[in-house]
Amino acid sequence: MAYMVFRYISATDADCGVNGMVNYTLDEERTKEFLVQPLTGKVCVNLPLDHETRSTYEFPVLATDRGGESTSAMVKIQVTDINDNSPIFYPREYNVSLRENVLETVPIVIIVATDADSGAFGTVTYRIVSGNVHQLFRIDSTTGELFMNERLNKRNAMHHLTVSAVDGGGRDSQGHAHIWVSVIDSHQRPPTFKHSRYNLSIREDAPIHSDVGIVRAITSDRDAGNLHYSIYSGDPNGYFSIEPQTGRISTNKVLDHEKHPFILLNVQAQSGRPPSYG
Ligand SMILES: [Ca+2]
Ligand SMILES: [Ca+2]
Ligand SMILES: [Ca+2]
Repeated sequence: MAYMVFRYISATDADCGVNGMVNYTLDEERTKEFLVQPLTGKVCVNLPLDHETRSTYEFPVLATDRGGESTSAMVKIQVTDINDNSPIFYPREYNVSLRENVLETVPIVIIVATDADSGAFGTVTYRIVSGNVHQLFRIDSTTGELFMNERLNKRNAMHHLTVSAVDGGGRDSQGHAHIWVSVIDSHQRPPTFKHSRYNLSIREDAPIHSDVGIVRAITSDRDAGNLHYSIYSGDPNGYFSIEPQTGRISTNKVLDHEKHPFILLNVQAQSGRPPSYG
């Protein structure tokens, strides 16, 4: 890669002649990201920098003359942030079931996109880009909260909205978030989990496809055979999978206790047609 000059270190030596030639060095073991040119004192970039990984460096540069006399100066380098990250939705898919003819005043779901940059480059604005026929929904552009504008009718039982996220530098999310809204009648009962929280544990050296545990939801008799489980969020690395029919959770990958001592999975159950979610 190209060398970029960040700072020019200059040490003047009162001695003229041979003793006056100065040699600049820095501790390359400690500061791999930078080099100093021995004769000029120019500090150059040696490795690609990343503001999100490290934003400041501080290291001494030593100036030594031929006579062996030396002096040092501290160099402080600030890595300025550029807009090199796009907003990322997680989760990417959201499922909501709403009762027909009931107007919810609280957000029906909160859409989340994050952006690793700082300041405006990391600030996300949300917008519904498709599926909002008759303007039944609206989104708070800064919080991602999705609201209903009107009561829903079961004649139009499924809605599919897509939402985009754009950062303050104009960078768009790589993909859109998908929100599936189903309209259920007063007879349909969304499934409920037997427990709202399941504490499961597994050894970090467990082989792939090891059983971790099982979650269970109950639903009205009519839909009992129709339950479907999925991992909704909390596992962006895909360590776990769930058997849709049984709710049995197993490992997809070898785990590492040092990296992830706890993983909080959000599991969703779905039943009926149109689907209701619990
Ligand atoms: Ca970066
Ligand atoms: Ca950045
Ligand atoms: Ca950004």
